[in-house]
Amino acid sequence: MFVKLLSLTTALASLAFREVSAHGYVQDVVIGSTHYTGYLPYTDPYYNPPPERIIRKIPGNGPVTDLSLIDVQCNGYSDGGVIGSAPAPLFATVAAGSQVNLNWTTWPDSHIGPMITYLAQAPSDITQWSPGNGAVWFKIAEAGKTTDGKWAATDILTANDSIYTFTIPKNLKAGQYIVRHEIIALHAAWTYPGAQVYPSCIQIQVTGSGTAFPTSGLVSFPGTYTATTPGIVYDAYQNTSAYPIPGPAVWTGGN
Ligand SMILES: *[C@@H]1O[C@H](CO)[C@@H](O)[C@H](O)[C@H]1NC(C)=O
Ligand SMILES: *[C@@H]1O[C@H](CO)[C@@H](O)[C@H](O)[C@H]1NC(C)=O
Ligand SMILES: *[C@@H]1O[C@H](CO)[C@@H](O)[C@H](O)[C@H]1NC(C)=O
Ligand SMILES: [Cu+2]
Repeated sequence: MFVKLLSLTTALASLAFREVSAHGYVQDVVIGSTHYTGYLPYTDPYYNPPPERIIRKIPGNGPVTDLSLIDVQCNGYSDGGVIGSAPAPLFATVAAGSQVNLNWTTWPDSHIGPMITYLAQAPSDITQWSPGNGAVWFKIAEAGKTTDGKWAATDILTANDSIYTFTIPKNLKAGQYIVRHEIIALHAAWTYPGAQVYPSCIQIQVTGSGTAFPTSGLVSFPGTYTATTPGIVYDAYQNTSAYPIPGPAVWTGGN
């Protein structure tokens, strides 16, 4: 009896904890004057038919901490029969060289860390393609901690009304791409597992006459981040030295 009561209390406490510690996801993508609502994990699944989105399905607003799972690619599911990174039915069209604005849900102050953006070109119809473990990703933007101690998330993101902006490289060759954008929250990252990855996969079609594409150095998710990757274990509240942003160097060949 006592044991049962205790486990009920624990369950209630963990439920309450989940509510107060709501984390986040990209809720809206703005390109020029066009808004694309993101995949909304707390309402979309309850519509029949579900709304069609350009962002791949996520299970909720929580993070991925086991960086060996396919979940780290797009915050997809690796259990329940759905393999991570299931394609979404739509994509946005965007000209090379233009800006893409990502509207995050209100980000918790405590969840400080970098914001990083990758691309992967779909070899065929993006609404059918999942990258699996393939080395297909290259980094196009990153922001960590400034020399005066401001973090991309939460300081800069919050100061900018929760809008993060990146630019499609202006000479990037046309085609369909998954944008893999993430915040890595470091508030518990003094050990591994600890860093919390919040990835979002956005489907786009890039237009233009560019011909640039990286000729080497493509990486995989999972695979790129491990317990020993610089910046995955980092004591964000104690360590006053520079923060090494995880992953490969930013590809600048398309700019
Ligand atoms: C971001 O999305 C929220 C929810 O739809 C909206 O209230 C807010 O105005 C948007 N922010 C901007 C700058 O568009
Ligand atoms: C802040 O948001 C605006 C669009 O609302 C954008 O043009 C600008 O680049 C953003 N700044 C950062 C640091 O993301
Ligand atoms: C601070 O972080 C850097 C980069 O990860 C690391 O090399 C250094 O050892 C850390 N310093 C301390 C005191 O933990
Ligand atoms: Cu959180």
